[in-house]
Amino acid sequence: MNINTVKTTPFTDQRPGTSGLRKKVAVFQQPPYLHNFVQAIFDTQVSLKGGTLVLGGDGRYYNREAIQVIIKMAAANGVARVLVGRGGLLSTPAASAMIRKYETQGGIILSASHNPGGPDGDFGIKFNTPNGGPAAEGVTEAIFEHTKTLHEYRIMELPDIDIDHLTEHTIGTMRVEVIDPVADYAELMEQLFDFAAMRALIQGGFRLCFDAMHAITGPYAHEILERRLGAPAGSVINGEPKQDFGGGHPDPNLTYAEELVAQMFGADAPDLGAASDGDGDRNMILGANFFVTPSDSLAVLAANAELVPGYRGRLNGVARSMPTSCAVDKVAEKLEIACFETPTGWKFFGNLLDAGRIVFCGEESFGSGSDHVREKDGLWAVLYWLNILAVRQQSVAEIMKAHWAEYGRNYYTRHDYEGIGLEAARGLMAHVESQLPQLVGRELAGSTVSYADNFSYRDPVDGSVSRNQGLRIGFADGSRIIYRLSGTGTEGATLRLYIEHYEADPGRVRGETQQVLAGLITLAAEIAELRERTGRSAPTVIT
Ligand code: G16
Repeated sequence: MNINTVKTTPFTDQRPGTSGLRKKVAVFQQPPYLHNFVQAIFDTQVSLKGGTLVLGGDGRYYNREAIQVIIKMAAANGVARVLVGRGGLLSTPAASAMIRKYETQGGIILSASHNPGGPDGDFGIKFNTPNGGPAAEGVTEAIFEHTKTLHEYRIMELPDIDIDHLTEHTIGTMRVEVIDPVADYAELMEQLFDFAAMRALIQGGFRLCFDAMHAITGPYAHEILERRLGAPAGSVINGEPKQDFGGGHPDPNLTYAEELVAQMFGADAPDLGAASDGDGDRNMILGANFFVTPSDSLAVLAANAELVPGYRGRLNGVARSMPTSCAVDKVAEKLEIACFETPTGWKFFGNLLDAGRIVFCGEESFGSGSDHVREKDGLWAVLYWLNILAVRQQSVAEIMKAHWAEYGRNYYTRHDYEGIGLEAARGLMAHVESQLPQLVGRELAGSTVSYADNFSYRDPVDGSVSRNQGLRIGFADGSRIIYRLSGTGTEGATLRLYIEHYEADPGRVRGETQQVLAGLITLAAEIAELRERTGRSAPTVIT
């Protein structure tokens, strides 16, 4: 078998964003776009030479082709062993679990997460380090720097290999093992949760509906929820992974998980509803006629750790991303455990988890997870809720209301303005930032501004500093307004506006979240000259 060294020209736009390099499929399809990025991974991550690589993706359009390219390039770059999920499939948390279990030198995950797929959709690639987590900024920057000067890539000349059967191949000196993508993950879940209690709950007539959104979690949910826990067939909907996610938008929120939302807010709704995204790391939790915000979900997970076998007696700290509501902070305060505030991006939790400083972490963007892997984990969160429900024998709404009564309620919403012009978005952010110094001490929307800044984070473990992580306006009564530009979009810019208000006694408050937050929402738009600068009078998505 020949190793070809192919001359190439560098691209200037291969800087990974919040979570890996995400672009339109058509961009990746143009050789050598993918090849260059993969070569930059092999050139900079030298331990892969002679090492083991985990490889898989969420099954979106172009996944299979990319897997074949990466296998051939791994062989040409001296990788000793590749563990690839059957069919090229691995959910992001399952890939993380596998990197850790087999103590590999890292993994390549192919996904653009919750972004739509298909020939006109998005594709993505990211490298996860041996701890199982997304590479930290130092690593992604090194990869990016290398892409700017790369002038050749190496690839082995060979026909595509069979990745659809559990088998082994030898390619030159490299071994490729095609593995069951579900088995190791399901086993890990059985170690963490009380499967007997959950089975009993379901046998007693508790009904659940899990929407896999035609994405990666279908096979995992069928195996765990239906086969191992005994939920009736049909409890998992849209369970067959499709290359274009059935034409849908695999983002588990109230807008895109339409079918699930219709069931959960309809007559005779199931007791628990949940959905996960393209690559299986996000989750949305619903009760009958009830939506749990991701920020509240994180707080509930932390507050109920004693009920779950894998976490009993070991909760020493939690972390949330800066724009996530402060609900979990209240729990940490009461439990007298550490609580960290990090920038947006799961990679920022990695050091805290590795150092044993936290057990749980989560984000407003429908992500929660723990130290069992180094990614957020959609199905894990669903099982966690199921475990709590099995022990407490209350409904989702009752658990949430009891939580608010004990800790107070953080009213919270995120407004997304998708696909606005880059210049307009940057101008808006600069305009807000220029006003921050003058805002402190002013009385606005019924409270005093106590701080206003551009969030920057100093990692308490390695001391690295990440600046420009979002503009925050914090009020004396605990309210917050935050402006951020998304780092995961592939077209124009997405402005995210995060609004929060804390009520110690939620019983006093009348109205739905959007009404409660109306004053702050208007203020946020005024400060940013939002309508004038974006031409938009309403957000694209509200969560
Ligand atoms: C990724 C990151 C998350 C982040 C989310 C949204 O999630 O892993 O940490 O919260 O993007 O980021 P942004 O606000 O920059 O768009 P995923 O599920 O897309 O991998």
